[in-house]
Amino acid sequence: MNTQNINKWHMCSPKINIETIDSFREKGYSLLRNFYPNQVVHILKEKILEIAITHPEYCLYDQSTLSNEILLHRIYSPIYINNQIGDLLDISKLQFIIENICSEKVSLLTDKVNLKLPGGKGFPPHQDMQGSFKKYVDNIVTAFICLDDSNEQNGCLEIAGGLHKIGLFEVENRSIPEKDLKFMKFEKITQNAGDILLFDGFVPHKSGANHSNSSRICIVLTFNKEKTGNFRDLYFYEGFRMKYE
Ligand SMILES: O=C(O)CCC(=O)C(=O)O
Repeated sequence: MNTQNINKWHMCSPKINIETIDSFREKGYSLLRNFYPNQVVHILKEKILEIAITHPEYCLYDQSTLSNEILLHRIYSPIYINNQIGDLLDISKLQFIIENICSEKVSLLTDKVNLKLPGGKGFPPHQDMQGSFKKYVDNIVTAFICLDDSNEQNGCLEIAGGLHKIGLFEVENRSIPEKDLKFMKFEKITQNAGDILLFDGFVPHKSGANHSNSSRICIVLTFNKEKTGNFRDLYFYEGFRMKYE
């Protein structure tokens, strides 16, 4: 796809069907297949990897599960650093879809990149609303955008559908207690590069380590209802400050 075709893609209106809305409401998630064309995914990945070199202060590293090697694990606020990333992601298209699901206006709250390189760690079961989001908003919608194919081997996302309706399983800690986990059934959601998984801030989810030779890089955006306020700048500065405390 050349630049002209990428521009054409940006000009196409996003489509939303009733299944997407029903699945989100009933199961707490919806998978949007082939949302981004390959060329857009390719450029996004290039821009993300550029940030890892030019802005190490926005990067978080973690130890590999396979060796003592230290791996790039997360990049904070890529859209703040390079607004071309926001343009490529076409945030307004995503907003349109999420607004149809929520039946109200939403705004972008946070943006980050989760990089699960070969040997990279997984994420224990949690609900996103267990974190600091609950200080500001009553719920979020997360857009989990895969820039690589994700599968069981490289640690795709796993979701316990339907349980978003129950509320928080644990308020103090950012994980779900064993006693509740026993009753949860997690479904592995494999994604192709360019697919987006939208999920509710109360839906339990987790992912395994990357046991493969290929990376699993995902951009993770969160949106909140516009009427609850705009906390984007506050989150940006708070997140950045916390990293250095
Ligand atoms: O990247 C993943 O596999 C899970 C990410 C996640 O749950 C989080 O960042 O809160």
